Amino acid sequence: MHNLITLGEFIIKNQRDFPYAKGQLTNMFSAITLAAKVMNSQINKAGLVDELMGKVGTENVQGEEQKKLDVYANKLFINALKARNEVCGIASEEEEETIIFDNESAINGKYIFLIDPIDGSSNIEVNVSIGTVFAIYRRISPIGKPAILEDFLQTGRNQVGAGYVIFGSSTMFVFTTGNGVNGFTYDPSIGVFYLSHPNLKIPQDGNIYSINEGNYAYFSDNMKAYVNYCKEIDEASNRPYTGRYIGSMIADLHRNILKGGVYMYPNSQKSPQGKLRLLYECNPMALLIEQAGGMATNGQQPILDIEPTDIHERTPFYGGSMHMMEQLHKILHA
Ligand code: AHM
Ligand code: MG
Repeated sequence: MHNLITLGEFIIKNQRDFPYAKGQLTNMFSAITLAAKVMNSQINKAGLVDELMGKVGTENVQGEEQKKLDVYANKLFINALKARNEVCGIASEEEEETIIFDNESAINGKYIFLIDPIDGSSNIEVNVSIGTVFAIYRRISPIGKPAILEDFLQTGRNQVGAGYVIFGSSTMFVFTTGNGVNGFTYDPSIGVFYLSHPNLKIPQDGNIYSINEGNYAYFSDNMKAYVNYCKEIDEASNRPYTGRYIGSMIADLHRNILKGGVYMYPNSQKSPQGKLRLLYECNPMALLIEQAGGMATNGQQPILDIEPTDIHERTPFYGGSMHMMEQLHKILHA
C-alpha cells in the first residue's frame, strides 16, 4: 500500500504551486474528478446499458461519427464545470463552436477549458482503454465580459494546468500545474483518488515505439526510415524496439511515460496535417510529457510553441523519451 494521500489533500497542500488561484483550482479539479467518477461507473457498465453503447447517428465537426459515450461525456464535463463558475469558456472536440458562458457568475470566471471528453472512441465497444484529456488556460480578455476566440487560441506554453483521466485496468487521473506530474489511482469501492505515482518522470531511454504502422505506405521516406530503424537489430541500442499501439493516444502515451518510449502520429499522404488535434489533445499531452522530462514536437518545433489559428486544427505529433526523440529528429531531418 502507498502512503494514503488523497487527491483532495494533495491539491490543498500543493496549491501554492498554482500560479494564480487557490480555491479556483480546487473547484475545477473537483468538477473534473466528479465527472471522472461518473464516467468510471458508466464505462464499467457500457456493455450492459444500451443508452451508452453504439453510435448516435451524428458526426462531430471533424466529420467523425459520434458515439453515445462521446456525447454523454461531453455533456457531463461541461455541466460539471458550468456549475462551478471558474470557467468562462469551453472548447471541446465534440462541439463545433466554442461554448461561451454569459451568465453573471461565469463571465467573472478566469479560466478557459479545452477538452477531448473521450479520446480513443473507437475502443469503447471493444473494452479497451479510453481517456479524457484537458487543458486549462488563464483567459486574456477582461474578466466580467464574455470570453473571446483569442482566449482559446493561446500557445500551449500558456497552459496553467493539463491532465488526463485514463479508464484502463484501473482508472487514473494524471495532471500537472507546471510543477511536475503526479498520478492518482481511483479506488471505486470508496470513491477516492489516491496519490499512487508521485513526481512521474519518463525514462530518458526506452524501447517502445507506438505508431499506426498500417499507414506505412503513406508515410514520408524519412518517417519510413525511422520505422525501419526501430525494427533493425542492434544490441548496443537495444533494437529492435517493441511495437505497442493501442489506438488511444492517452493510453499509448501513459504506458510510454511509465516505461519509456516514443509515440508518433505523423502527417502522411493520408492525413496531410496529421490526425490529432492541437488544442485539446496534443498541447495538454505535450505539457505533461515536458513536465515529466520528455520531449513533444510536430517534427519541426515543440508542440507547445505552435501558434494556433483554429480551435480544431490538427498537427503531426511525436512525443516521448528524450533520447529516442532526439534520434527520431535526426532521422526525420536526414
Ligand atoms: P478520437 O479523439 O476521435 O478518438 O481520435 C483520436 C485517436 C487517438 O487517441 C489515437 O491515437 C488515434 O486517434 C488513433 O488513430 P488511428 O486509428 O488512425 O491510428
Ligand atoms: Mg475524441
